[in-house]
Amino acid sequence: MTATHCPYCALQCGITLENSGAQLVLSGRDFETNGGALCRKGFSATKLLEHPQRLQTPLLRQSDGSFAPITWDRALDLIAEKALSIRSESGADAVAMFGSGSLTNEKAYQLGKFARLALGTSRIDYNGRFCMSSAAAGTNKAFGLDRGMPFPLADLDDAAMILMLGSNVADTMPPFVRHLDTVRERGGLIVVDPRRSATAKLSAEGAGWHLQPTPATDLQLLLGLAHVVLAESLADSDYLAARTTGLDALRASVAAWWPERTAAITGVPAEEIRRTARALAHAAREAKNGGHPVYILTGRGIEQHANGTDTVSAAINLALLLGLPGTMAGGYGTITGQGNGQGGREHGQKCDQLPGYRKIADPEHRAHVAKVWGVDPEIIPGPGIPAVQLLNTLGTATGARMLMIHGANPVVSAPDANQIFAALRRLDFLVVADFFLSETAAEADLVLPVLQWAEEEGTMTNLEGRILRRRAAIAPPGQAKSELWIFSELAQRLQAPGTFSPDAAEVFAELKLASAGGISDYSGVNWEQLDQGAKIYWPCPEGSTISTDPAARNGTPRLFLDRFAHQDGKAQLIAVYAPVASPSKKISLVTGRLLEHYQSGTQTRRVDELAATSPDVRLEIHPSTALAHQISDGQLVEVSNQRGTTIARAKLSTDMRLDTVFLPFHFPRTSTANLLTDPSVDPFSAMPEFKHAQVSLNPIKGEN
Ligand SMILES: Nc1nc2c(c(=O)[nH]1)N[C@H]1C(S)=C(S)[C@@H](COP(=O)(O)OP(=O)(O)OC[C@H]3O[C@@H](n4cnc5c(=O)[nH]c(N)nc54)[C@H](O)[C@@H]3O)O[C@H]1N2
Ligand SMILES: Nc1nc2c(c(=O)[nH]1)N[C@H]1C(S)=C(S)[C@@H](COP(=O)(O)OP(=O)(O)OC[C@H]3O[C@@H](n4cnc5c(=O)[nH]c(N)nc54)[C@H](O)[C@@H]3O)O[C@H]1N2
Ligand code: SF4
Ligand SMILES: [Mo]
Repeated sequence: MTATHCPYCALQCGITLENSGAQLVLSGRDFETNGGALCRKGFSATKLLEHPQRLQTPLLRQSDGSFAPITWDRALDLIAEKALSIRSESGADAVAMFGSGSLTNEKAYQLGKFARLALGTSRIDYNGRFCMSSAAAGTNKAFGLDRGMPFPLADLDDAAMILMLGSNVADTMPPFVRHLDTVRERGGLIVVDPRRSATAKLSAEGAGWHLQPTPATDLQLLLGLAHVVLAESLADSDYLAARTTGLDALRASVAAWWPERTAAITGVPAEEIRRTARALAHAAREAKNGGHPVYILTGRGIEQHANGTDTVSAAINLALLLGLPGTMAGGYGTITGQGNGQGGREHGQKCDQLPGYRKIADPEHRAHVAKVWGVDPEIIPGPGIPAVQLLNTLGTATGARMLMIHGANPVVSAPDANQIFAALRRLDFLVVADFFLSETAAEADLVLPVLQWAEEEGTMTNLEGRILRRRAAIAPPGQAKSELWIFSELAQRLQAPGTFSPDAAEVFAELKLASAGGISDYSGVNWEQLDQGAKIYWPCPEGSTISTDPAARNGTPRLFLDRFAHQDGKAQLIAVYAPVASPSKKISLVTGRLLEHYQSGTQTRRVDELAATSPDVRLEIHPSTALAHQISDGQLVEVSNQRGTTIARAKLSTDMRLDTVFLPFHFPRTSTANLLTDPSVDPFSAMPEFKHAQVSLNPIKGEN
């Protein structure tokens, strides 16, 4: 019996694996985030392990375009040879690395170290850029620290009110919904989504309510809510004076956003805006008088925009005006997405980052990490460039010529996918490590077969900043190898300075040292206590007392209770601005997820029961909008704009607004939603505009 966690999302539901030799049986485990429940993806996760399409040997592209199996020695020699020759011709930045929020902490840490020391490149970034970067930029600005939920998930169980913006947990993390039972009973769940999503239904069909704004107008809506709180003197002025800075600028920034103007832009009626602001302020006051706590939570719906960071700032401002963050009366949190989306953004996969959430441009930070790595700080490269820029410049005069991808499928999941496809084709050499031949792996020169969740040891950090153990229950198939082993072998061939252990426990021991004294400090965590079920949340400095009692929360379960992480200990209100103009009248496309599929779909499209329920891409469209475009239910539709065309079957739904259609991004080739998305990025986080594009709709005649 192995106690481990689901391979997919950041809820990291507890799973038990029983390996009878003949069969591997998976069941839900009574773990705090899921209480024994799993969603359909989690339940069917063993299908990934036994899948017939599992990669079993390294594959090398032949001159006729086909792949042929080769030995590991040959594969590793070839990577080293290519990296060295390209580096000597074009400099170290000509070789780039792309990581992932799916990787364990140990792999993420080693990938960052490998890029800086073995490849000597600054060109490293990762798919978390497409996921948590705006949330991270916003929380860093406000609090000086980025941990998605600065409190345990179980704190939500007692909430009086939760304002949930752009998150659809009922589909994306179904067991999360149990933490909303009480707030729903109390009539306090307020969901903000242009779609009547499964989560919006939880509020609209209970005693809570659903605000259904025009897509990409959340910033205006939040400014409008803050306006009401200030104009009606509902803010917590004692808290603001004691714990925040920046109130005057904030006051000026929301002055123009009276409810009627906000309503004209967002489409949310003025009385709904007033009602929401008053209800939140009332609940927050009650919470501080011994009542139940109040939370503001955000998801990708408000973050994946070219103004995502400002929108996160506006959400945090509202929470601060209500006096919530850093108190037991509630707080602000962002719901991390990928399995290790939290840990993945702490250990140095970001282009400007070193382990422990340190800054690569800070001389003291460089010196600390260089010491742990046993190298001169001078040899650690400086900051690189973020994901969209890294990918789009590949094969150009300023871009890398060789790329290694570990744990991402950007041909499907990056914005303006046609450009990404072209960029990968411009490379001299593309290496993709995966367990399946993803659409991106299919473009590679060399494919490396790697280990999956139930075949490897390591740690993951879930959406609450809690550190968990991933445990091996079975042996890997064929020649599939651990990525730690791959980095260790390649480091030798590249004569890298420093050590690259293939053993996860050893890498974790080093990660602890590298993180010590940093923001995300893991130095007091040890595997034995994690194995015994200790609840440990970072920061957990060396010497922390750890109890394995299930009632004990170790490390820092609740952040900011004494002070925020900025030098003055205060939270910063950030004045943000939005255009006071109505959005254009074209059809808006929003994108997101389905319950059955995970991300680019590489994994879940291969699981029969998931693929059978949701076999192909569907365009969700309001029946009246469909009528206006002469589109009938089930008909194939060309969804187009200047960047490309996606072909999808219409699915009529009154859950949609009249001016908005929805596409999930889980499907490949002509079904790829990202053929339409805009590669413009947020100025602070470099997050692309995934969630909103303008499109036109054309039914394909004769097709039904
Ligand atoms: N089934 C499934 N679960 C997953 C994943 C998956 O791929 N499939 N992926 C995991 C990952 S990596 C992540 S990041 C999380 C994401 O989890 P969520 O953030 O819950 O997922 P999304 O569906 O991307 O977006 C949430 C909602 O945002 C809404 N939205 C779109 N545009 C706007 C807007 O302008 N304003 C507002 N207010 N809302 C808008 C969409 O209608 C959608 O209902 O899910 C995780 N869980
Ligand atoms: N239009 C639109 N686009 C989006 C989004 C959206 O809402 N709308 N959401 C964005 C978000 S939030 C995210 S997180 C990204 C995700 O998009 P991707 O980065 O493409 O993520 P995955 O589909 O999870 O791809 C991971 C790949 O890595 C493999 N893999 C998993 N674990 C490992 C491992 O440990 N090692 C290796 N080597 N491989 C592994 C899987 O088999 C899969 O092929 O998509 C983004 N793209
Ligand atoms: S909610 Fe997330 S972690 Fe839980 S079973 Fe589903 S995919 Fe796995
Ligand atoms: Mo994500």
